[in-house]
Amino acid sequence: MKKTARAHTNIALIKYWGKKDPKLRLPLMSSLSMTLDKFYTDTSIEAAEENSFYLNNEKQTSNASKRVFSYLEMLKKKYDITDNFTVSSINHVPTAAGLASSSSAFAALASAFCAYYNINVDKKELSRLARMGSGSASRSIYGGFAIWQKGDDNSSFAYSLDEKPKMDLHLLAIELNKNQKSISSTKGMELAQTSSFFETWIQKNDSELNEMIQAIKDEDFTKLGSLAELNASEMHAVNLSAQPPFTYFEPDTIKAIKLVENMRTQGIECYYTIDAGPNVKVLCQLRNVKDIKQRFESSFNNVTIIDASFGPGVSYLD
Ligand code: 2P0
Repeated sequence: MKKTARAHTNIALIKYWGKKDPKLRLPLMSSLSMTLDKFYTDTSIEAAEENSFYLNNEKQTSNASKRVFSYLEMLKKKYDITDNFTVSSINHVPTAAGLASSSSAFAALASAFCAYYNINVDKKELSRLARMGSGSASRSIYGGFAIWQKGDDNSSFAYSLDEKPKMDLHLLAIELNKNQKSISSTKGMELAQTSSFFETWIQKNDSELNEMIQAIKDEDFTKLGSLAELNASEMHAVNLSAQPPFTYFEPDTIKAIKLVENMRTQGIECYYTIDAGPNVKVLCQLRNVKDIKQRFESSFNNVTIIDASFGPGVSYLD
């Protein structure tokens, strides 16, 4: 009897960008995210004769399945399990959204595995296990706002700041560019650590995280948005000053940044955040969603925009 878990994607407002231990996926900083309602992954697991991995109902090559099964090997070893598996994942992340899905993917996989073997873990331990699949997955165990704390292997897990926030906050996922990113997050983080600004990026983490927590407690959208924008810009500045330098920005990324800045000067309050790719996410309040969508649609050809808000934590489907 298979077990299926659902986990939603999250977007960091205070970002994880640098590893203390790549193998254990221990971060050099704490991060804070918003779990999204519109994007999620359903993953089912069942013992089988041999390992196979299906993504969106298509059987994946052993090369494409490597990361999934080396992660499962780690879990099997930990819990003294010898089975092989059929793993099947459906990504409800519209390909158009341009959102990375490793956060929802590994949160769903860790959850399905523990459910299948009736492994009794609390959410913090589940988050710790998800972290070892992909750092950002630690935060997708929870809905609303979650914080993933830095620390050592035992203490680095995420916890909930507010599972069901009442704050008026929308995230518009703007897809400008459909191309696959050329530099993986893992590689990008490695390179970023060669920047002479990296030390400053790490030093600012505590104060930016605390300010963001306060902004959320105060439901202060202006503070939240401007701080998220600053934090994202700092992350991308570190990339530009790495040796060798690199950037995820494409010309349309800069155009979108300018559009956000422009709207702001015209009284449409919105802020951007950008992850390890060229697409932009715009933070805004409900009253401005329509206007902002229209502005993007008239400035870009073939742009896809998805209006997301707070999503829930992990759930089980069977
Ligand atoms: C984040 N990102 O906090 C940051 C901001 C991208 C930019 O976490 O290497 O796929 O698997 O631990 O979680 C994307 O990196 O990295 C990410 P790994 P992950 O959301």
